[in-house]
Amino acid sequence: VESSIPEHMREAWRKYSPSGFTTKDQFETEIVRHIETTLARSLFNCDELAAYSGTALAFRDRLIMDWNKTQQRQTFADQKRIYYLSLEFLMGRALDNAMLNVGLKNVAKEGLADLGFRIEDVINQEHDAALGNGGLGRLAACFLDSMASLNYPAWGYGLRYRYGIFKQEIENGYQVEIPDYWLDFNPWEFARHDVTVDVQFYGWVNKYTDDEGKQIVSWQDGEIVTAVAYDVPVPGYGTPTVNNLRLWSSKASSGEFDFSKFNSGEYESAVADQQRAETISAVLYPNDNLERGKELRLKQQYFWCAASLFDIVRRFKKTNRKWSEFPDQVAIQLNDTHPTLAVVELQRILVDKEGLEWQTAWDIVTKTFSYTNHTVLPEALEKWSVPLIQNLLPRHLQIIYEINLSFLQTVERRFPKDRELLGRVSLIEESQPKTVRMAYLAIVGSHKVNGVAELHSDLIKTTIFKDFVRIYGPDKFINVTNGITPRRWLHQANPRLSELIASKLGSYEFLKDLTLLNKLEPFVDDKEFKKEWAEIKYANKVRLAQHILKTTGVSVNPKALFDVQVKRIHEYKRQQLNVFGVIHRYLAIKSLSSEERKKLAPRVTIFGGKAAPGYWMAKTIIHLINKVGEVINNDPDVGDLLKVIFLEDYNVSKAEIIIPASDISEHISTAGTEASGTSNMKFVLNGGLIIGTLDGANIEITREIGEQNVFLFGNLSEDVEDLRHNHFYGDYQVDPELQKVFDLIKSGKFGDEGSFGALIGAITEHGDYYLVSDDFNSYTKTQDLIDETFKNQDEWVTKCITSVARMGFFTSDRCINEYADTIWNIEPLDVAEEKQVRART
Ligand code: GLS
Repeated sequence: VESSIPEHMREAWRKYSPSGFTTKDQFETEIVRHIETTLARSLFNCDELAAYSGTALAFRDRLIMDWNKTQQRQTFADQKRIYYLSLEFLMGRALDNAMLNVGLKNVAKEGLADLGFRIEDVINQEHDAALGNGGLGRLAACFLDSMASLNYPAWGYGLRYRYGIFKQEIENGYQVEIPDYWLDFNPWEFARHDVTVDVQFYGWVNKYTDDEGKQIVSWQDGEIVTAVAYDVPVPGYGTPTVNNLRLWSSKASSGEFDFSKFNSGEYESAVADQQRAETISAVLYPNDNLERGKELRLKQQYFWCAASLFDIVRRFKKTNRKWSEFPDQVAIQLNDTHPTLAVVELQRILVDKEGLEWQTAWDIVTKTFSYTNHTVLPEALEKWSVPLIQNLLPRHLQIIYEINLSFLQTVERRFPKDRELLGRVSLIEESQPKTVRMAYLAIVGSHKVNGVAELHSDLIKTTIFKDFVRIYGPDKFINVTNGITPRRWLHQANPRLSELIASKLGSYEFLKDLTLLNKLEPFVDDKEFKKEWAEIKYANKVRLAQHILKTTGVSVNPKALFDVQVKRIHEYKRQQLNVFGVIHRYLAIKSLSSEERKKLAPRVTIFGGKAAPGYWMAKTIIHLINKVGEVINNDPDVGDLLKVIFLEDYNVSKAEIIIPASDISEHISTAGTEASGTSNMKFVLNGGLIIGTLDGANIEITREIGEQNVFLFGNLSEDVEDLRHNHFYGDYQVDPELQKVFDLIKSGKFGDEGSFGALIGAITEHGDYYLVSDDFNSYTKTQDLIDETFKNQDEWVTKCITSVARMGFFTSDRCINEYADTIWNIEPLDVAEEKQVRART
C-alpha cells in the first residue's frame, strides 16, 4: 500500500505528522491551544470544565495517533481478530484512565497546576459513559481494557445510546429517574460520517427460481435506517496499542423514500420518519437480569447486529480470501444472547447475498461464533415472539426455522423417538404466541458456550442447558471465570495502595501480571508496612465520609466499620436481608444499657444501587432502606454505633470512591442465583474483606484467599430446591428474630406499612423464594463474628494483606487470555518494534 504513494508525499507526511507531547511544557502548549482555539475560551473564562475539555482533547490527540498506528499495524499483520459484540459497555470516565495508560498523569498534574487547576477537580468534571446496567456491561469494559493491554487485535461493537442508564435521585426516600443525556461534549468519540450501513426492517420475502434454475431469495421493501459509526479509542496500559470500540448511531436513511416525501409536501411525516429512525439508538433499556420483549429492543438488537456484521464482512472481503477462511480471520463473541441475531444475519449474508450452500455457510457461522451466558434466572432469558420477528425480520424468521429444522433432524437421528427431547430443545417454544428461545439459538450457532464462574458454568450444564450437553457432549460447554482490570480497579481507584504495593514489589509490573501480588505475603508481619496499609484505608474512608456528608448531610465516623453493599437492587441480591439485619442490630442496641452499648463496635452500613424503573419490589427495598436510615440516624440512643446511608446514583466513578473505603462488603445472593459477581473481586483487591454466600465467584475467591479470610454464611445451592419446597409443604416457620424485625416494620416505625408489608409478605406468605428467612440466623451470627474480628485491627489488617496477595487470579487479563486460547484461537500482535521506535523518539 505504502509503495503506491510517491516518495515526496510520504516524506512530507512523515515530516509533519504530529509526535505527541511527552513533557510538561509540550502538554501545556497543547492544552492552551485547545482551550483557545478548539473551545474558543481564554485565560479569563477558563473554568474547570474548560480545563477538563482542554486536557481531554490533548490526551485524545495522543491516543488517536496511537490508534491510527494500531489500526494500520493490525491491517498489515492481517491476523485473526476478535469482535466483542455487547449491547452494554459501562466505561465510566475516560480521562484518568487515558492518562494512566499513556503514563503521563504526572505530566498532566504538573501542567494543570501551572495553569491553576487541581488535577482531581479536572478529572471530576467528566460525565460517566454509562452505556450499561451493571456487572455485564462493566465486564465488557474491563475486557476491552485487557484486550488492548495484551495487544490483541480486538474490536468492540455496541450501540451509541443518546441516553445511558438513568441518573438516580432519592426524593423522600423514593427513587426518581432522571434522563442521562451525556453527549453534550464527548471528546472521546469520532463520528465517522463516511462509515455507514443501511439496515432494513419489515417488508416481505420474495423467493423464485432464476433463468439458470437457481433459487433466489430476496428481502424486499420495508424501511431502511442508516447506522453511522462512532469510534471510541481504547488505550492499553503501558503499550502502544489503542483498540477501537465502534458504536452505532441510528439516523433516517437519506435514500429515495424521504426525498419523495419532501417533494410531495409531506414535510411533517418525513420529519416523523427521521425521529422514528433516531429512536432506535436513543436509550439503553434499564433492566439488569430481566427481559421484557419490547419491539424497540428487538429493533436495537437487529440494527446493531446487522451494522456490525456488514462492517466485519466488508473488512474480511478486502483481504480477498475464500469464504472458508472466514473463521480463521474472524472470531465473534456474543456477550449474552442480546446479539444472537448476528448468527442469523451472517447465515443470511452468506446464503442470500454471497450465494453459498446452506451447509457450507452454516459451518462457517458456527466456527465463527461463541456465546457467553451470564445468568440462570428464568426471567432474564430472552424469548422473542414469533409474530414480532415475522413482522420485523421476515427473512430471519425463515432462516431460524430452517436452522431449527436441521438441528432437530440431527437430534432425532441421535436420539430417535425421544419426542419430548425434541420439544424441549426446539428453538421454538410452542407457547401462545410462539417464541424463539434465543439462548438455544445462540448455543446451536456457536462452537463454544461459557459460563462466568465455576459454579455458574456447572449449573448451566445441569439445569437450563442440560439437554444440550447430552446432544453436543460436555466439551462445548466451558468455564471462564470473570475478572476485573487492576488498572482501573486498583491503580486508578486506589493510587496510594497501588504505590505502596509497588514500593514493596519494586515496580508497577504487577499491574500487567497480577499474580506478582503474591510477593506481598512475606510482608504481613512488617509493622511499618501494616501501619501504612491501615493509614491508606483510613484516608480512603475519610474521603468517603466527606462524600457522604456532602451528598446526604449525615456525618459518619471514619473509625467505624464501613459495611458496603453496592450493586443493582434486586430481590435475588438480597438487599432486603441486609436491611433486615440492620433493623435487627438496631433492636439489639435499643435493648442494651448505655454501659453495655459502650462495648459495641460502631458500624456504618452503606447501600447504593439502581432499581429498574418498572421493578416495584426493588424500589420498595430502596424506600425501606432510606426510611430505616432516617429513624436510626436520628435516634440519640444509637449515636455513632450505627448509621445507615443510601448513596444516590451509584455508578462507575462513585464505585472508584466507595470500593477503596470498605472494610466489609456484602455479596449475599441466594446460593445459585448470582452467576459470578465482579465487585466482590474489586473489594478484596482494595483491601476489604467480604461477607458472602457460597455463590458465583465468591467460591473461587474463597479458594484462592483462604476460608479464614472470608465471612461465609447461608445455605448451599444444592439445597435451595428442597428448602423452597419445604416452605410450601413442610411445617415451616419464619425465623423468630426476623419475626421481631417484621413486627417493628409492621408497627409503622418506618412509615409506609402498606408497601413494606409486601416485602414481608413475600417471605411469610409467598414462599420466601430467595430464602431470606432460611439464611437470616446464619447471616446475623456472621455479622457478630465480623464485629469481634474487627476489634483486633492487627489481625484484620493481616487478613486484608493476605487476601490482596492472593487475588492475582481475578485479573481480566487472565480471563482474556483464556478466551483467546480456548475459544477464539487468536494471538496477540507483536508491538516490540513499535515500543523501540517510541523509546528512541
Ligand atoms: C450478570 C450477572 O448477574 C453477574 O453475576 C455477572 O458477574 C455479570 C458478568 O458476567 O453478568 N448477568 C446479567 O444479566 N447482569 C449481570 O451483571
